[in-house]
Parts: sequence; C-alpha cells; structure tokens
Amino acid sequence: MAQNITVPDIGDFESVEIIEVLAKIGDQINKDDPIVTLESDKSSVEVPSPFSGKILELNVKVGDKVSKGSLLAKLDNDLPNINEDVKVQENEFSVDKKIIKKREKENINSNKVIKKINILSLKDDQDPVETQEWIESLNAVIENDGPSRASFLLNRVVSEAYTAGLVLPDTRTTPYINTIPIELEAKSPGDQNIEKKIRAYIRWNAAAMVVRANKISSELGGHIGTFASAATLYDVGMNHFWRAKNKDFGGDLIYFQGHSAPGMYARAFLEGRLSEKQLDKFRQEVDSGGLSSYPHPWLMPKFWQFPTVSMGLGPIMAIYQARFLKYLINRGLLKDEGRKIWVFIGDGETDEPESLGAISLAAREKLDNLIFVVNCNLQRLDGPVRGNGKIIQELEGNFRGAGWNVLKVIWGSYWDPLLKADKTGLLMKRMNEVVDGEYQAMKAKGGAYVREKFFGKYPELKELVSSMTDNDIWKLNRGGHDPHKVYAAYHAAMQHQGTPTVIIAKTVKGYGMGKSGESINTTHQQKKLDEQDLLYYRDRFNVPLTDEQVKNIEYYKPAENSEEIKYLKERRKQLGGFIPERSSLSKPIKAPPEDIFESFMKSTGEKEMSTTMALVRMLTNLLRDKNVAPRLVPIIPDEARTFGMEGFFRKIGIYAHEGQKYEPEDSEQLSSYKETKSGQVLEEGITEAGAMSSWIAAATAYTNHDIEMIPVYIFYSMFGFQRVGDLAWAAGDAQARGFLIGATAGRTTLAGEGLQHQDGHSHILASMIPNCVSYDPTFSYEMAVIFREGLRRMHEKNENVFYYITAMNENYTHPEKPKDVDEGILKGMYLFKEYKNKGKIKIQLMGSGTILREAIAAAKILSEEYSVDSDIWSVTSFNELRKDGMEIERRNLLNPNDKKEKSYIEKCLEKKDGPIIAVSDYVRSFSDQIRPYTNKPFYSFGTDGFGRSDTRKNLRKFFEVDKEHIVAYTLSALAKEQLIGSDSAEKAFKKYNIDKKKKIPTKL
Ligand SMILES: Cc1ncc(C[n+]2csc(CCOP(=O)(O)OP(=O)(O)O)c2C)c(N)n1
Ligand SMILES: [Mg+2]
Repeated sequence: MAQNITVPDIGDFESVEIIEVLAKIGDQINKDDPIVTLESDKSSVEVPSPFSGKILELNVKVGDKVSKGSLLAKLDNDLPNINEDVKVQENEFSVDKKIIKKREKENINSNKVIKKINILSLKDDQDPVETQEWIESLNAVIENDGPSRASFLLNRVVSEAYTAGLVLPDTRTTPYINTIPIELEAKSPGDQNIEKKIRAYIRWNAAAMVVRANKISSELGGHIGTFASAATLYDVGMNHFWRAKNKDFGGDLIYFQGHSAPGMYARAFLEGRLSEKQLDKFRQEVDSGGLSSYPHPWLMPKFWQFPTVSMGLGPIMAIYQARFLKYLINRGLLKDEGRKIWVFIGDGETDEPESLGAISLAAREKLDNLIFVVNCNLQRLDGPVRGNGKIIQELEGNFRGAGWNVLKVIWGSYWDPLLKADKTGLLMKRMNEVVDGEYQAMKAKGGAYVREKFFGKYPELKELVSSMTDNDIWKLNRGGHDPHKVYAAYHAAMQHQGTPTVIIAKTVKGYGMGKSGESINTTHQQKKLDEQDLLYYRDRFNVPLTDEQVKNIEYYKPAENSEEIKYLKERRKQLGGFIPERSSLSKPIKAPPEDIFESFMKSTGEKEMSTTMALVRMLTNLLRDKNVAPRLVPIIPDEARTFGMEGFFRKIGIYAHEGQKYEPEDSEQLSSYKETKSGQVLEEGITEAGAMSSWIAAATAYTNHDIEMIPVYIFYSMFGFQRVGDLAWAAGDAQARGFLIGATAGRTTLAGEGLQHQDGHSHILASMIPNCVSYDPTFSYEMAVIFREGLRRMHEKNENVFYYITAMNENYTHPEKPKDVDEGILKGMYLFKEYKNKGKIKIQLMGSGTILREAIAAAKILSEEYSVDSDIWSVTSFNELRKDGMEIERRNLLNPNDKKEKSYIEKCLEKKDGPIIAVSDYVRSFSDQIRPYTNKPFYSFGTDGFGRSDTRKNLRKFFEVDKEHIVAYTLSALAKEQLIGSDSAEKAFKKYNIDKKKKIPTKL
C-alpha cells in the first residue's frame, strides 16, 4: 500500500529549505532512515521516514521550501517492517549475567545480619525506663520481622511526626563512631604480619625518597606527612581490592591523591617496577628517567593515569569518569565487568567547589561503580582550618544529603573494648563533642594529655581508662590507620549497589613522624628529617635498617625471595597486575571518506549560514559514517538549540540511564526531546566543569577503556578556557584526544550578550596548552578541512593532541574553497585573495574569524578608492603560526653556521610587499604573536577591553575593527611607513566620523 511521507511538525518554522535528499526512487528504506535534510536559518535536521518500505516517488528536490504537511515522498510499505525483523538486541553487552549473579551472591543481605540496638541510658534521658521499652520493641521487630520492617516503622513514625508538626531529629549526621558495627565487619583474609611489614617498608622508602631529594637541593620539595597519614588506606586497596587492567578485565581506575605520589613510587620500587636509581631522581625530571612530583601522565605516560594534584579536579573528573563508564556500557560499547572507580582526596581538598560540586549527579545517576575515600587527617596546609568543627560530620551531612552511601571509619580496633564497656553512652557523647582542633592537638601531645583532656572531662570516662597506661591511651588508634577497619569498609563499599559510596576515614597527618611532624601544624611542609627523626621513624615501624644505614638514608628492599616481596607480588598477581599503569589497546578509527565533507567545499551561493551551523551539519553527516558514528560523543552543557543541535535529540537520543519516564511536551515535533538509555548525546545541564570532565573521560577512553571515542564538546567560548582552564590543562596532561568547540565566539560577534559573554581571549588561553591545536576559521570549507584533519590526526593516527576550534553564530555566505589551500588552512594562513590591478602600493592584510570579512571589505575600499592593493590572508590560526615561527627561530639560533631556515610565515610573505595589517575579533596579542617572524612593519588591531552589548556593526566600530577603521588605520600606517602622505588617512578619519578623542577601549 502506498503511504505518503510528509514533513512533520517542525516547531515555529515555515518554509524551510531542503538542503539534501537522502533517498532515491526504488530505495528500500527502514523506519527512521532519513529522507531529506531541512535547514532553517539556525539549524539543520533530518526528516526520518515513519515507515519502512520502498520509495515509489520523491516529491521534492534540493532547494525546495517546505512546511509542516508538505509531501516529501511516497512509499510502498507492503513489505514486512525490516526494522522490527532485524531488531538488534539493544545493549547486547550491557549486562554480563555472570557478574550480576556473582554480585547478587556477594551482596550482603542486610536482612540477615544486623546488630541489635544497645540500650544505653543516656545522662540527659528524662525517662530511661520508657526509652528502654521503645528500644526493646524495636529490637523485637528486628528479631522477628527483620531490619526492613524496623526501618519501615521508623520511617512511618518520622513521617507521622512530621505531619503532626513535631520538631524532627536532625538525621543528616550519625553519631561520631564507625558506621559498620564490629559484628558486621568483614574480616581481611590477608596475613596481617606481613602486610604490616610491607607497609612499614613502603612508608620508609617514601619518606627516604623525599629526604634524599632534598639533600640534593631543598628546592626540590616534596611531602612526607600526607602519605604517612594515608599509607594504610592505599595498602589495603593494593593488597585486596584494586584489580588491574589485563586481557581479561578492564581494570579498576584509581585516582590517587596528588601529593601522596611518593607512596606509590615506594610501592612500585618493592614491586620491582622502579629502580633505586629512579627513586633517587624523584622530582628531577629534566634529564629523562626522573619521577614526577605528582601524578602526571604526560611526564610518566606508562605509569600515571590521572592528573589529580590540582585539588578538586580529581574528584569531579572521577565522578564523570564513573558516569562515562556507565554510558559506554549502556550504549553497548563496553561489557559490564563490575569495574570500580576509586578516588582519594584529602579533607582539605573537599573545600574546592569542584570536589563536592558534582556529588548529587553521582547519586542521581546511581553510580555504584564509584567509591570516594576522604582522608580526614583534620589538617590542610597550615593546620586544621576549621578547628572548631568536625570535618567528618560535615562531610557525612553533605554526602548523605546528596544520596550517597556513607561509611565512616573513625576509630581503630583499640577503641572497640572501650566502646563496648561504655554503658552510659558517655564515651560516644564525648567523641561527639570534641572538635577537630582538639583532636589534632591530642595526637601531637601524647597519652597523658589525652587522658586529661579527653577522658578527664567526665569522671566516668576517667574511670573507664584508669587501668590503662598513658602509652596504652596513646595507642588508641584512628580508623584510617587500622587495616581491619579499612578492609571492612572497602569490602562493604564493593558490595554496595544503587548509589555511590564515600568512605570517610579519620587519620593523623604525619602519622609516625613523632616530634618532627606528627599532627603538628607544620607537618604539611615537612620534607626534611634529621638523624634523630629518621631513627625514630625506623623504630616506630620496625624497619630492619642499622643506625648507619638510617644515617645514610638507605632504601629498604627485602630480597626477591623474602616472604614480604613474594606476598606483595602474589597479591598483585591475584588482582591481575600492577597499579597504577597506563596503556592503550584501542584501535584507530578509520577517517571518513572525503565526500562526507564535499558539500562544505562548495559556495553557499546566496545562502547565509554560520560556521556553527556548518559544523553541526558536518556532525550530522558524520553520523552517517559507520566507523565514526558510534564513537561520536556530542557534549552540550548549555542550550543545544542555541547551537542548532536540537536535531540530535531524536536522531541519536540524549543519554539517560533510566530512559524516558515521561511523554515530552514536544513529542509531536520532529526535534522532540528524547531521552534513552542508549542515547548518545550528553546533555549535561549547566555545568561547564562537569561537561569538561565528561569530555576528558571520553577523550581518554582510548587508554582507560581501550576504546577510541570522539568527544565533541560545544560551549559558549567565553565559558570554556576562561571558566575551566585548569581542567583543560589537566586534559593536556592526560593526553586527551577530541574536539572543543568554542561556539558563539568573538567579542563583537555575539553581539547583544555583553561583557561577560563576549570572548576576545579564549585563543590566547588555548595557546598556552602545548598539545592544544587551535583554529579560528571564517568559512565553512576551512572548518571542514580543519575538522577532517583533526579526525585523522587524533583518531586515526592517534596523535596525542586536542583541537580547539571557534565557531560563530553570525550568518553570512561562504565562498567556494580556493584551489590548493588545504595545507595553508592547516598551517595557519593562506592567500585568500589578491588585489593587484590598481595601486602601486600594497599591504599584507591578515584576518581571522568573522573579522576577516571586514578585512575583505576594507581591501575592496582600499583598492577602489585609495589605490592601495592588498594580499588578503585568511589566518586560520595565529597560534599555529606562532608555534612554527618559534621552532624555526630556535633552530636557526642554535645553528648559526647553517643556512637559515624559513618559517611558514616567512615563506608565505617572502615575495610579498608592504606592511602587515592584522585584524581579529580577539585581543591584539592574539595576532601580535606572529610579529617577530614577519620581518615587516606590523600593525595589529583587535578587541582589547571589556565587551558590551550592541549591534555587531556598532561593536566593531567601538573596538575599531570594522572595515572603516581598517581602511583609515591602514592609510595612517602607510603614511607612517612613508609610503603615502598623511592626508589620505586624515580624510578617511573624517569621512568615517572616527572620533580621535574617544579613549582606547581598554579604558572604557
Ligand atoms: C588547586 C590547588 N590549590 C592548592 C594546592 C596546594 N596544596 C597542595 S596539598 C594542599 C593541602 C591539602 O590538604 P588535604 O587535602 O587535607 O590533604 P592532606 O595532605 O592533608 O592529606 C594544598 C593546599 C593544590 N595542589 N591545588
Ligand atoms: Mg588533610
């Protein structure tokens, strides 16, 4: 039966142009295959076929204008629905049944094991008997009906109380004790004696490495106190939990706290992965073979995976990493192997907005593959910072409020008997009331002090510890230093499902460092230990070194066949290999055929479009390439519609781990909002830091997941590098591969939005990142050549660079690509047009982005009205030209006897006459960058100063980059060069009403 295919609801648009017809008469098509592409003045979108069948008639051609209801084609759809017949099982890899089963089996059934509630008669209890009755009833419910029923009852009581208007208990925080009761602690299968020894050696070697480096020069710096406080937290993970990447498993991903790096090197030394010589080159990297101060994949590309030391970036990148892992699984690109992402951060680091800024997302997305470990040593750089509060409680409130599973590991096993013996609840009360500043002081001042200040507050508590010596009291340990408690928490975190977990562990900064740096305010800076300190450290952890060896600060490594080394290696073998380790087994993506980009090389004729639209069309075309399509990850933090990307919603779906639970408001429309579990678009919400973190996760998937992805993150250019520049720097370190698109770019191009929106410097910021390749193209063919080359370099040739390309929202016509300009486009400049008929005087006119068009217009005026001819250069990248210029100049200076090499700019300009006039929509320093390599008089004009809202025309006049200013300033520059008299310039200033008294825009 013949079916009509008509234009569906396309929103507010009428009479939109058909720019592509994607089917032919006789084609057999599937439901949802695109028939035509429509383009309005803002976006282009494909129209999918509502049925499958054979095309009988095509009723439209390219250039036709259509509206809702217009007939596009006729289809014979008597045939069976091909789409349904060959329906690919969605996400065939997404669920590995074995793993689910294993997880189910391992999952602690909280209904079975539960501790009964202790009846404590609290001091401030008005009616202890009544309290006892309530608690006994609760215990009876737990015993007879299980904890779920008990929880239900409690929740009911609380909601009834709420309805009755009662003041409810504050449930953000729980008492200041461990979350996991002793009865429910999973026991470590490890040999505690051997593990203790291994930990001691690692501690020693980590400290020795820092001290030895600082013997060479105190400039080198380093940290001892941080790893000293975190050693147990890392050791338990390394010995029992973290599974490495190998041929059978993707590997857990561990974000190490940046300045705990010495501990990781010290372990790698015992594992035989690093030599003594390498340890001795800690922080001495200039000659190769040194160890980087912190985790830097750029510097140690086979070791470190994640750059974490800029505080806050690790946590947010890890959250989006966990989300991206689920994305890959839900899209069927990766198997679900139950991999986990572990993130180590300091309590001080949690003050960074990025650290906690995305924790709600982690809970909302049900990232049960994510485990945070916050090392709360109650200190930052100069001390506690918030000594009057309790960071553990503060964090518990934040994470619980966000919906995380919170496991507090506050007290070590030595406290267990005391807590058990505390029948009055006073000990817990005292634990709750002491603040961090006091807890810190206690660990600096010894057992007698703790007896007096902590237990001494209440006679009952003093009594509780009366049989203990000061030394016993001093030994009362913190949870984060107790391998049993840490093991139990990690075990519980591994089993937990449905939400992310945070383990909040209490430790001592500089643990074991004694007078030299244990829990004192200067611990953080400690990088030198004198002889006495070293001897103390050795004794504290029983490191088998003689006094002499200690004085020489020798490393300690037991023999290969010692039980410690055998144990350590065996543990890692069981867990699949070493961690950290960086590798990539991903396969390159075959670059798409040239014809995908063909249409962008042609003139658009009268038709106007923006480079953003051109790019979006390019992406739409790429979605038709079978190699590229599945790997594209469009990331949008902002208004997709601003960038004309709404066509992607329906076509490839927005990623939503729970699918779509509602019928969208615009469900009738062609570009309706479609959320789906296998969706491809990451529509992030308004979080540039989050979107950038997603981009980094996708851009490093080639190493973290062994799959090459092509992330394309589109944002308002002003909210890119300026906003998240440090993440971009980390992306460079991590060797990200992908596209950053600074859309609505330019200080005079995003006209009405004003000062905070108009970007005139993102390219300068991009130029600072060594492996960022950046372009400011004007025409769609330039955009196409650049994008195609980006795909080839990054994703086919696997070069570790990333691309920053600015795209504009100004609509204009685009010419056909001139001949033989591809190389110039990529190198940064090419001759766009030459005026050589009229004048004797010539200028070299350079322009980029939208302001190139002002230069083109100015060249025409100069030639026609002032007999000044121009060579017009389209400069696609002042940044790339600068890189080349710098390199060639350096080479020439290094080789004064050799024939001088020419930079690309010199080659372009060597046979060209006249001064250079360079213009862009960016600050002058953007084009000024190439000044040293031109050997010609150089005048640059740009948009220095704060932006403001107005029309493009007025803004360009204000910043003096419109065609009139270019003409007048050029004439003045020529006068200065004594090539013409000054009267032409004066006339031009008058003619164009240029107010000479107006202040320079940087002062306005
Ligand atoms: C963005 C940023 N700001 C400042 C620093 C300098 N810095 C290094 S460590 C540190 C203190 C960290 O305290 P915390 O997170 O509690 O770690 P701890 O050493 O106590 O485990 C600071 C401020 C940094 N690395 N990154
Ligand atoms: Mg700290």
